[in-house]
Amino acid sequence: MKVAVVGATGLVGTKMLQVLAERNFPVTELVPVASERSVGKEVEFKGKKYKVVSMADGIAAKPAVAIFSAGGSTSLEWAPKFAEAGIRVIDNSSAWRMDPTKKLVVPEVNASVLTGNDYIIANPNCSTIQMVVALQPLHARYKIKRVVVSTYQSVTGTGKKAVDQLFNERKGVKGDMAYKYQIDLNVIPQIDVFLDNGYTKEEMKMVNETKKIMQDDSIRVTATTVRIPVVGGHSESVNVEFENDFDLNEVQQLLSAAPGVIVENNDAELLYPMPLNAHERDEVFVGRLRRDETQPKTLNMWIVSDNLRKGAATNAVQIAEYLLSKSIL
Ligand code: 2RA
Repeated sequence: MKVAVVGATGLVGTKMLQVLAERNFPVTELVPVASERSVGKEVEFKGKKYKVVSMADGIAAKPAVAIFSAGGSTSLEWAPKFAEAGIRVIDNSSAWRMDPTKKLVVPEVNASVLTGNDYIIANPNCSTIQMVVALQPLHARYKIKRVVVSTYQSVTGTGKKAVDQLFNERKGVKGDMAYKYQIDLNVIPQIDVFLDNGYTKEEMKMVNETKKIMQDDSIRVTATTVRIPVVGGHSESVNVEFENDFDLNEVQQLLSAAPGVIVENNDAELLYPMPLNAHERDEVFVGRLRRDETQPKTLNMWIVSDNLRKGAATNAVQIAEYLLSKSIL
């Protein structure tokens, strides 16, 4: 199958190529696509070198599927052109996520909403993906009323410039700043731009995308999203209030049996999820399971996942795998 990766030279695009290769997605020919300034550069896929082509040439190559990670405005302009040419688009930007005509998919949660009519499919925000993978099995059993989440997000979520900023600061070297403030030895309580309600766009993504993916508008979510000087993955402290009471052992069993989840929850052995251990893994790690002792039917948990993998590339490739399994691709 001919597969295009749009934004192939970026941090997420590079991870897409790695994940496609690792999961043995049946790529017969790769079409790496990027902005004009990257055209002609080479990317490597399964030991073979491929030349990066322009958007127009990417469409002309007629791939079956194009996995986009090229930013919102590129996606708004080009995804419909790929779709009109009969190419299935899986888009990693925020451009289409809340469009009611587009599906927003985390395969472990709602792959079944996909049909042959879907030509532009949205990949959710990284911090939302890992949270809903862990929440879904608990929602199915106890019904979630309200979620209070605080995130601890890796600089890789911003891109290469932010990773460079962190390591330059660590070495004492002056360079371009991805953030307004120093990130090394610091914590920045702002991810993406501020909105009129005082929340950031990242925080509202967690609120709105969670309801859409879990197909339940009654779930109330409030979020504080924070950047920390880490490169391995995003972490989340999540407080969940349920309609029905739960048993902690059963919570652990449900999570252990849930697809894509690994439970690391053993106080005696000091076992809990950490971004260093989640790095380069595809699963969502859950631990620190305990009752909120201040109110009934409420659970505290800690969720960690590699934001470039399950939070972006792996989720997109899993969507493509699902389409393939249903003969939509
Ligand atoms: C971040 N959620 O971590 C973004 C990336 N999509 O900044």
